[in-house]
Amino acid sequence: MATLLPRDPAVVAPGAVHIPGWLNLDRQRELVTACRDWASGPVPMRHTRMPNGSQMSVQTVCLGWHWMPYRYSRTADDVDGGPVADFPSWLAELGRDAVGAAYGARDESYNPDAALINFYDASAKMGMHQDKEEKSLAPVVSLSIGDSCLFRFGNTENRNKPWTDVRLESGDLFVFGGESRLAYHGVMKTYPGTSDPALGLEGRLNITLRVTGL
Ligand code: MD3
Ligand code: FE
Repeated sequence: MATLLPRDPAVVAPGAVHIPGWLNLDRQRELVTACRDWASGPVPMRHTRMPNGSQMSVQTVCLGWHWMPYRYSRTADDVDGGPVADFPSWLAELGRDAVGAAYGARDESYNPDAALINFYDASAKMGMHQDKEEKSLAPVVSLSIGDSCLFRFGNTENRNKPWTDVRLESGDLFVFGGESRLAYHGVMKTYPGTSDPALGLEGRLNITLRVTGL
């Protein structure tokens, strides 16, 4: 008999769907390899510098479009001015699979054109924020690999309560569309040492796929 354990697929809020273990171990390993390649350039993975001079604890590299506070560019204007790596068609295909899995209907018109690859070491976290640099309200696809984390999914009004805390583990898919697209969210902490040794990854990777509308 199926039991309603927290690791079953869950609609956390309207349009916000969490599918634990969506990526098998082989798929996760392929993505780790791809992330290592993307992190090496042309634009190197780095800590994003915020307008107040502080640096994010997370390290990021982008595909398709480069995100910086608070706009997208085809060149990494806040790093070395270099051109952003192409967004591969296989990754857009994976995004369509993800949206189909979350909403139960494949949308062939879903065509993400930007990816942010975030790396969390043992102490990295991400404060509550909205993703609103995209001109499109199409869903954001999030893939988690490596160490587990405590993800906080908030409301669309402000960064305070109410929120829902969800543990994200390696292989988990989360899709944020509809009413959830502009919700505040953040990563409170990771759980160092929880990554499967077979992945060969110390730390946590998160890949988000977005439609910039640019
Ligand atoms: C909800 N990344 O890159 S992924 C980000 O795990 C970001 O690295 C986190 O927030 C991470 O902007 C969280 C989950 C996520 C991503 C985008 C969203 C949740 C979202 C956009 C809208 C609503
Ligand atoms: Fe975000």
